[in-house]
Amino acid sequence: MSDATEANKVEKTKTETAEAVPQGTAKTTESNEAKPEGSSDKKKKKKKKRTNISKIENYFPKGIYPEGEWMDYHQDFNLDRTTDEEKRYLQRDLENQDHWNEVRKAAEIHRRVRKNVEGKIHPGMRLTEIADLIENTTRKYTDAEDLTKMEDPTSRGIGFPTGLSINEIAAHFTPNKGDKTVLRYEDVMKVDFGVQVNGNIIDSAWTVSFDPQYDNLLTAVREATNTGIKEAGIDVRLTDIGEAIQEVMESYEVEINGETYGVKPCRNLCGHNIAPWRIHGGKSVPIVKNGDITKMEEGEHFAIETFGTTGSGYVTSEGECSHYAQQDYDYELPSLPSTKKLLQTINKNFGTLPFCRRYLDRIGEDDHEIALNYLVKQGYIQDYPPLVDIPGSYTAQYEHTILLHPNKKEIVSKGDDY
Ligand SMILES: [Co+2]
Repeated sequence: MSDATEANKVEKTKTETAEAVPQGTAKTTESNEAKPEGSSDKKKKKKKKRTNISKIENYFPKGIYPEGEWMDYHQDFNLDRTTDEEKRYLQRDLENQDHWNEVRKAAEIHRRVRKNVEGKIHPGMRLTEIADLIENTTRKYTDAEDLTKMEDPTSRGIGFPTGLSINEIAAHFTPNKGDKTVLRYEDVMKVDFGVQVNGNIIDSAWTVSFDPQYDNLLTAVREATNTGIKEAGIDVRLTDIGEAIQEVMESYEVEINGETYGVKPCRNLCGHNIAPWRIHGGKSVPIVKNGDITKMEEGEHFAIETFGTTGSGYVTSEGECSHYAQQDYDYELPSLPSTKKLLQTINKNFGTLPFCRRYLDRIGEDDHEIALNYLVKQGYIQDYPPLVDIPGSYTAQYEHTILLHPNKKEIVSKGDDY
């Protein structure tokens, strides 16, 4: 999920048809996945084994989750390191082991969900099908299939709405009820989804395309994101990361339908730090040189994400809104009963986590439109409309969550896919 700076707000148009797409119908299998540790070998008999996905704990009975990819900080950061300092680093890191383990748990779920869906996304699928596939798989691994039956629905589960943003839409599109958008062969789709365990959110995204003419666009953005990850570190200035990202992104060209484009960063989209239950922790990681001398700090979690485009390099808010979140609870509840009830439901089920309208439908709040719009107008809830470059342009995104340990960084959401 991205952090947008200064994107214009445009009036939303809400057109909704009555047709609902049933939730929870996507069948997911894990034929090539590891079976839960300790499960019986008897199941091997069948050629086509269809192992049902269950909660992640069943695959890791010891409760220790795999580490991400480790990466050293810049050499100069470590040059004057002494043995004593190293000991202190390790001590500090050890004290946070339980915390890191929970983040890794969410990351392992993210990897498994995307492994499960990557091969299944194909032209002709409706976006609602893709969203259901990703979200239902996440719900199974996190053991959060029915929020209405959970004591604390914010304790684990989906981290934020599944972004399925196509072509010039760079971010913050997910289908609302009745959406009939179908993914086409010629589309470029950003898949941005989140998993959270005890408020530790993993935010990671990749881009799906079928036509090889977009390959350079995707490569440019993947390399730009990798550069951002390489440059990240304790005491590193955010503008310097943006500058490095920009340089790599702009070194690529892509030819689409006979026309050559220089790849540009979407300059008003940013990565961000992540705080407990808050996808945007307050710091923005630019993808251009922007002069922000704020520094990254030890112990912080960052979503490093970059967006490349063949368009103008500037996104604006456009189209029907699906993403919402509240910033805090520090307010008096509204007096209007329907509005008050919706806000209480949002508090209980999402807290400060972003949610989308489908998630309200799913917990029985399917007649929420008027009350939700009121809450937005009154400032209780923030809306996050789709962020869009110029018509006819193509945008791509790659994103990882990284952890700034005292002595090295961990690309915790790294997988063998990206
Ligand atoms: Co993000």
